[in-house]
Amino acid sequence: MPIQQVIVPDIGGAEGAEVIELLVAVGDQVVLDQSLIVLESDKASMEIPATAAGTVVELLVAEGDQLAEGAAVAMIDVAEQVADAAPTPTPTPGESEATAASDAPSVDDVGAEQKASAVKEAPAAKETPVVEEASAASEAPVLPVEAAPLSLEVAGEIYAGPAVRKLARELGVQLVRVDGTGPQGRVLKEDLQQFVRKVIREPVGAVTGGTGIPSVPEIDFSKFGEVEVTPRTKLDKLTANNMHRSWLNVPHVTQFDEADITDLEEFRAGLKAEAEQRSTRITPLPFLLKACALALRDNPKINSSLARSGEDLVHKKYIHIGVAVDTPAGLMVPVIRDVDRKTIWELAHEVAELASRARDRKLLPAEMQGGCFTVSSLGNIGGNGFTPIVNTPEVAILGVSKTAIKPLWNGTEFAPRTMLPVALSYDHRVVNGGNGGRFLTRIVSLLGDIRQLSL
Ligand code: CAO
Repeated sequence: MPIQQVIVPDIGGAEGAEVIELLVAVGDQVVLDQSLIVLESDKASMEIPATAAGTVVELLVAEGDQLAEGAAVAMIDVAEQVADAAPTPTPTPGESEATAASDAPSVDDVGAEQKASAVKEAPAAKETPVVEEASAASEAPVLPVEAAPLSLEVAGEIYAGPAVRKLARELGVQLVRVDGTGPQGRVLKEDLQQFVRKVIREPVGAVTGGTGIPSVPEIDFSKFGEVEVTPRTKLDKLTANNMHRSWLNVPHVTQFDEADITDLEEFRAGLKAEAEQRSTRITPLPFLLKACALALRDNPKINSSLARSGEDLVHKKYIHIGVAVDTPAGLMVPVIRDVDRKTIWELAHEVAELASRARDRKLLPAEMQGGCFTVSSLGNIGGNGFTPIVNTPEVAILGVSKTAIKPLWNGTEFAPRTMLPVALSYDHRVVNGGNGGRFLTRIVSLLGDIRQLSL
């Protein structure tokens, strides 16, 4: 039987295309239409298929060669073909994925696995309509990577041709992050280019921030119903950025508890008349702030920040506490200074005053700086617990939820008690479970016996 020469067919007018990958070696058995090499021109990547089944007896090109139409690629000894190389039934996409997932290369595996994959999948491609179309278009078929399932390497659930995989490796892109728009979700070269363009353009703090986290796909919600798009406020975007930074940088742990504030509430109710005289309101919040200040004083680790180097802890000798305020423009956190040195009345007045100015957007930047710890109270809004995000570089935050009257066993009977749910989130790089547990227990104890607040 004759030796058959494989040549570069019509490659769509490309003057010279570079050989970027050899997919077979001398001695390899190949089947009809199996890809032998990958060419890349300015316009596209394409694979040059075997024009007959047999054994590769000579490879006439090397990586880096520039080839034009008619150039000789390889010699195939048609007589040498063996039964093993005979076509196998076309797998369905599902079957093909399953096989690949079990014994196939990892997403970025290349080389030998690619060849194996190509050999395994080549027969299937021959029977697919896409290949038939390509073959019909030219006597000596050219299978552009973008149109030929036979060139697919299936690794896990990633479909991509070798040329695209190679390019992805060169660019350092994990293909798993790229949305494929080709048949069966195959990743095309254009998809890769689009992905890289998007990453370069992406502003800091966008939905994904170049953190190696798989990107969130852009969805056209209007496909599913009417939508309205409104611009976000600067404050919202700033908050989103801060939350994202904290969420990604801080290993969070949240501990929950309930404070019995029955006595505190009774005491507070008795202060209402005086509050009116003082032209202020008295809510549980100033008591909470005072309890936090005393607990911070007793647990200095919670009143610290991690130095940027990670080598040191910065212990603060002052106790400034931020209070999260819900405003129409977004979340603001004014800071109350020296909480440990202020009376409950002073704190009540200051919270009301700062919250009012926050809602009117009249806070000065300096009034939102210097906090050691934050209290976020959703008590008036509702809910029985939530996990607040640490306002880094602070190392802890207290989330306060809505009180509920619950039966509590007092040793002889169940008695109705007003219980306040509290949740402490902390930065586990700095605060251990013991530190966090002691701190929260101290707060609960102080709120349960307000006589201690004046000590
Ligand atoms: N359980 C039940 N009732 C509560 C409560 C609680 N835990 N905390 C407060 N209340 C009551 C108050 O006592 C007050 O009622 P009375 O006037 O009858 O006493 C009422 O709820 C309204 O309180 P308030 O919200 O106006 O005042 P506050 O001092 O409790 O809180 C402020 C002030 C500024 C913290 C609050 O208005 C606010 O903005 N909270 C939202 C914070 C937030 O958004 N956190 C989330 C941040 S992360 O996204």
